[in-house]
Amino acid sequence: MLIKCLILLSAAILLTASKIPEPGERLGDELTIVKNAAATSDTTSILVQLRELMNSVQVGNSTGIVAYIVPSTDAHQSEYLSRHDERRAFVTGFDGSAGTAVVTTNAALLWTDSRYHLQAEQQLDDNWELMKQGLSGVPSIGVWLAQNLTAGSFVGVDPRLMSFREWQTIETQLISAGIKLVPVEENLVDKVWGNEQPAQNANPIDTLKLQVAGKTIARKWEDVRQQMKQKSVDALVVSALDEIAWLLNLRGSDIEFNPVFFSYMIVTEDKLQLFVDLVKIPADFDKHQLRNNVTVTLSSYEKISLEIRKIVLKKKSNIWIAPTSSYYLTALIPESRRLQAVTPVNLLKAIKNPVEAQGFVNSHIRDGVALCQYFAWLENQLKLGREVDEISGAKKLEYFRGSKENYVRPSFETISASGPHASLAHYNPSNDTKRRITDKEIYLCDSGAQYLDGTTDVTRTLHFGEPTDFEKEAYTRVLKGQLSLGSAVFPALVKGQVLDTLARKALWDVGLDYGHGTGHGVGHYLNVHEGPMAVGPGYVADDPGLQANMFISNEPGFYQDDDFGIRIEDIVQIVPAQTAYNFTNRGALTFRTVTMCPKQTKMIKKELLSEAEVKLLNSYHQLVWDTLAPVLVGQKDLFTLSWLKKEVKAI
Ligand SMILES: *[C@@H]1O[C@H](CO)[C@@H](O)[C@H](O)[C@H]1NC(C)=O
Ligand SMILES: *[C@@H]1O[C@H](CO)[C@@H](O)[C@H](O)[C@H]1NC(C)=O
Ligand SMILES: *[C@@H]1O[C@H](CO)[C@@H](O)[C@H](O)[C@H]1NC(C)=O
Ligand SMILES: *[C@@H]1O[C@H](CO)[C@@H](O)[C@H](O)[C@H]1NC(C)=O
Ligand SMILES: *[C@@H]1O[C@H](CO)[C@@H](O)[C@H](O)[C@H]1NC(C)=O
Ligand SMILES: [Mn+2]
Repeated sequence: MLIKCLILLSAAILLTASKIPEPGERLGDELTIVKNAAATSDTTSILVQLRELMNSVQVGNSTGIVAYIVPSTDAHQSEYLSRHDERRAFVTGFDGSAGTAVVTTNAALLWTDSRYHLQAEQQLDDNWELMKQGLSGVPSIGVWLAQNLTAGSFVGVDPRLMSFREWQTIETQLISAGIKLVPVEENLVDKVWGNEQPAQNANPIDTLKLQVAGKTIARKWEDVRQQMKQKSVDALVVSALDEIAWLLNLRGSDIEFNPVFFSYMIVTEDKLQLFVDLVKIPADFDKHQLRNNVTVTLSSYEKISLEIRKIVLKKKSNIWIAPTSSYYLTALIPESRRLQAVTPVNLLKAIKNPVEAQGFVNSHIRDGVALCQYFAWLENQLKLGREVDEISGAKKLEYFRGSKENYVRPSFETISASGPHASLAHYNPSNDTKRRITDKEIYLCDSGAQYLDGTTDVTRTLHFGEPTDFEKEAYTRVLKGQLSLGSAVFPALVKGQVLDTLARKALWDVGLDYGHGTGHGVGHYLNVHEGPMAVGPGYVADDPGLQANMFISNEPGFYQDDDFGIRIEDIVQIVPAQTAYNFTNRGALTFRTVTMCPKQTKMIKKELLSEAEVKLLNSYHQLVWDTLAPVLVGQKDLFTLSWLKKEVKAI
């Protein structure tokens, strides 16, 4: 499975108006419909069966839906999926991480963004039309359905697999054409998939120590209750898996790379109710509850809808649910009783407590040591003429990380990309595509790890030989943008969108740009992409404004098709800034970089940097040296130490 890795995006983005451009996304030519005879799968029989089932769906008094939407998400609107939930990949044969399929009585279409156009062209068989989302002239799903279906017909979707917000967008587009979007409760793809569908994961849950979590469940619950009181709601429904894991100081492994477990929660004044497959509950759960001064009421996973119905009947006041929760859960609550807003759990989780913040800093030091060990090793291998490819390189990096304290697993699939592969913002090497890493072309490495005390996500771009003048110019302009954003001072609570241009200006000056966002939140030993804030050119509906102790990425880039790509990514902590004035008491904020790894100075055209930028870079490198050198000395790794000394040399 290909994993996206740059920017916070849910599958929702595909369908909503408030869309963040994704990595590699471009505005471009006309709609292209691609057919492919040499596809990797044959979906004919799947489509025949699916259409039969569509014909037999009961909608009120009539029978049959004329179109069925297959989103690529799960019942929790997760970005990364378990194999059980990869329904769109099963139906289409296209296994990229983003895309939505629509099957009508006589057509089958796949919408995906420019990161995946090439891959989709290769994987889709003749039954499918590729809708190159993002290109001008390509209609959105709702618009296409409204144009191509007849009035009075029904479009179906599994209501668990579509957020309320996406549902509303499509529903509105269809209503104008006299078409109705209807929930089809039984998943038609699952019926076709049958026994071949992988079982849902039910891996054991782990408890998180308080020395790592920094706050008891009881105290987190108290914070949530306060916000519930302010908004006069009786109950809060939580369906996002990372929110549940954070609130309960628990972690799981039901989804690769994301330490979460399938579950729902309902929070009220006097009850914390967790809906989960009870076999996952760890043996030390009673102790965990004692340490956290709390009792969690356990119910089975499926009971969530029954319990929401009960609360609706029993209580009079409002129920809080995020607009990103499923249409299915949302529709259980009468419209007049809903508070639809980002949950208080999501907001509290984004602002790291002092223990979480320290964990971020500590884990980034260990991660930085591993990165330096990898790049030093790699440079030496190439010097010795040894063969290293994109996959064996990524494995070596994982080996170095694996030797570090608190290491758990990678936080996403490593983007280890040499030469033209680096121009594909989300390239993951495979046995078929892997390229040798050489001193003749640029090497881009975007990787990260889960540690018990933090999550990392870092990109460095290096050239082990002689970069071209244009490669150096592009690198320098990307670096200028990163330094500009990283040193920005801004009033508290400005939305991330406001800062995005700072990271692009040096590229824009000469007519260059990049097609993805600039920053996403990062979870604390949780998902590598988390909201609700983001830095990007698009409007982010749920952005609460930037606040101290949020941790986000700072990752501008530049991509030259079929040639090379550049991205430099750090994780930054939002901290108070020292300013002469204080934005009339709104408060001044800035960033502190926690990623510890040199940026290759060989790639820099110094004449393009201002004096202030040279100073910023040199002092960052001094900090990296001061932080990592003692660790390397302690580990007697003098080989990496001498590499580091060379890389941090002031320019
Ligand atoms: C369904 O059919 C019944 C009986 O024929 C009729 O009373 C009812 O209004 C119909 N409902 C809808 C939604 O068409
Ligand atoms: C959908 O409608 C558009 C615009 O009318 C048309 O060009 C296209 O051929 C239609 N596609 C299908 C599959 O009917
Ligand atoms: C545990 O919770 C109770 C009631 O909420 C509170 O009074 C008590 O101080 C808490 N104890 C600890 C150790 O946090
Ligand atoms: C790729 O090749 C390696 C070494 O030959 C092998 O161990 C691995 O299983 C292969 N991976 C896949 C996905 O085929
Ligand atoms: C600036 O404003 C913030 C927010 O009101 C406040 O917390 C902080 O103490 C102020 N700082 C100074 C130096 O006045
Ligand atoms: Mn990132």
